[in-house]
Amino acid sequence: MSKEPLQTLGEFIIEKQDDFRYSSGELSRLLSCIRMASKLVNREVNKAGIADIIGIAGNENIQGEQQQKLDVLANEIFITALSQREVVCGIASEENDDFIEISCKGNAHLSKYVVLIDPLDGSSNIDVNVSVGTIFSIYRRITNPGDPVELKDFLQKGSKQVAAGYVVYGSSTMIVYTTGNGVNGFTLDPAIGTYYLSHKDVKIPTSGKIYSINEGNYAKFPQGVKDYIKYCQEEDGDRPYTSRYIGSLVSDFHRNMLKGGIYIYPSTSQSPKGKLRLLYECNPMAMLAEQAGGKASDGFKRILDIEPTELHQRVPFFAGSAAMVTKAEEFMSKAVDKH
Ligand code: P6P
Repeated sequence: MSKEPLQTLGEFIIEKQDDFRYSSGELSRLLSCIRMASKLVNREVNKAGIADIIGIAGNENIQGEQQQKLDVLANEIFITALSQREVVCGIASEENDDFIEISCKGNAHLSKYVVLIDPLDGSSNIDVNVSVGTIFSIYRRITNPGDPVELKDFLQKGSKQVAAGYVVYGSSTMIVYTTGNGVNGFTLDPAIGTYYLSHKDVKIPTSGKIYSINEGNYAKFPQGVKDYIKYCQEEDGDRPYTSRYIGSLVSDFHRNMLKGGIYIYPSTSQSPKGKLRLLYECNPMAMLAEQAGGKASDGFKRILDIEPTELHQRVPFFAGSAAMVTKAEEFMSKAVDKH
C-alpha cells in the first residue's frame, strides 16, 4: 500500500498559511524561523556530552573561549533568529528579566507579533542525558505597529495566543505546534536537517493511565492533590495508574499527549503558586492540550482564561487527558469544600 508522500514542515507551513485570517505570510515566516533555530539548538544539545570529553571543561573551551551554558546559548540562538526575520516586535524569555524590544530598523517596526519562549526547559537534565525542550507562545501585539512594544503586549490571556508549540530534543527531535486548527508533530531527519510530518492531527486520548507528578513533594501538596494521588494508586477498575515523571515538562507532556495521561505541578506549602511559568510554559502547553482535545487548568480554573499580571508569574498546572484533569479538579474542589 503506497504510503502518503512525506510532507516537510516547510511545505506544511505554506499549505496551512491560508488558515490564518488576513495571512500576510508573516506568521509563516515566524514559524520557519523557529524551525531553523530549533535545528541549531538541536546540534548544540546533541554535542553537549561530547564537548566535555574533548576538553571543553569548566567555563573555557580549548580555544580559551568562554563556554556558555546551553540554556543561555539556546536563548541567544532563538533571539538572534527571531530578531533577524523582522516579523517580531518583541520577545520575552525565561532567561531574561524583562522583555526585549526588537529594534525598529527595516520593517520590524511594522511587525505584529510578540513571542514568549522558554528556550531550553529542563536544561539541568542535559548533564544526565535526559531529553529537554523549547516552549514557545505567539501573540499578535495589541499596541499599534510602529509604536514601542509594551508589557501589555505580553500580558495577554492564553486564549489570545495565535500559535503555540514545543520542540522536544529527545531520542529524536520533534516540533509539535498549533495555530488554532489542531496539533501536528514533525520529526527531524538529522542527516538532512529536514522536519517531516510524523504525527498528523494529534488527539490526546480522552482518558489515560499515566499520572506525572513529583511525589517527593507529597508532604507539601494540597489535600486535593494528595487525595487524587491516592485515587490513582487504588485497585479499582482500570486503576492503579502508572506513575511516570521525567522531570522535563516537555517530555512528560509529550508522552501524555500521545499515550494519554495527566501532568501535575501543583502549588505546595513551599511554592504557593507552583513552579511553572504561566506565559511561556503553561499557556502554550494549555493551548496544545485543548487543541488536541485535552484540558489544562490550575486545579480550578482554565489556564487560558487566567489574566496575567507579571511576565514570570507562576501558576499551578494540571494538563492532559480531559477526563483525568476533570477528576483531579473534583478532588481539588472536594478538599476545599471540606475546609
Ligand atoms: P521538580 C524543569 O526545571 C521544570 O521546569 C520542568 O521542565 C519540570 O517538569 C519541572 O521543572 C521539574 O521540577 O521540582 O519536579 O524537579
